[in-house]
Amino acid sequence: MKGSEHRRRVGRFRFGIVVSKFNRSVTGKLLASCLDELAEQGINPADVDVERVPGAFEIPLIARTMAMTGRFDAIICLGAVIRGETPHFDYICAETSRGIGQAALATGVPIIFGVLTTETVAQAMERADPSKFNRGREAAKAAIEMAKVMRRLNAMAPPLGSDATLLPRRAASRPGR
Ligand code: INI
Repeated sequence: MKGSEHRRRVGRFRFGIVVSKFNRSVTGKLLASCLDELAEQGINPADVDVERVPGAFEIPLIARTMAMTGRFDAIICLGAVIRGETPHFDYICAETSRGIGQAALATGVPIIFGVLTTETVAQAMERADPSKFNRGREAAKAAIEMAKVMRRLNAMAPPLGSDATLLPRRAASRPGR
C-alpha cells in the first residue's frame, strides 16, 4: 500500500524520536532502521521529529518534554547502553527504563523503549543490524501499534491525559452521580 493510501485509511500520525549520541555507531543504525520502518508503514517523514541527547540517561526528560507538547501520537526512545567494565551500566539502565516508563504514565502518551542494553559492542551491533529485524524497526512498529490503540481508546472518551485527572473523571461518570 502506498504511503498516501495508508494515511487515508489509518489517519495521520506524528512521532517523536529521542536518540542518544553515546555509542553512535550503534544508535545511528537504530535510528536509520526506525526511520525506514516508519516510512515503509506509510508515515510521512515530515511528521517525524528527531531530538538527539548526549546519552541514554538524558532520554527520559526529552521524551517526557516531547510528549507534553501534545504534538505526537507516540515517542520512540533509541539508545545503546553497553556494560563494558563499569557498574555505571546498571545505574544508567535502571534510570533510563524507569524514567521512560514514568514519562509515559505521567503524560498519557505511548513512549517506546528502544534502548539496547548489552554486555558487549558486538551484541549491540548484532541487535542494530540493518539487514535484520532490529530494535530500531521493532520500536517503530510498537509506536505505530500503540498510536493506533490510543487513538481508538481516546475516541471512546475524551483523553484524560494524566493520572491526576483520571480519578475525578471516572468518579463523575459513575451512574447515579
Ligand atoms: N550512555 C549511554 O547511552 N550508553 C552507555 O553505554 C553509557 N556508558 O556506558 O557510560 C552512557 N553513559 C553516559 C550517560 O548516559 C550520560 O550521558 C552521562 O552520565 C551524563 O549524564
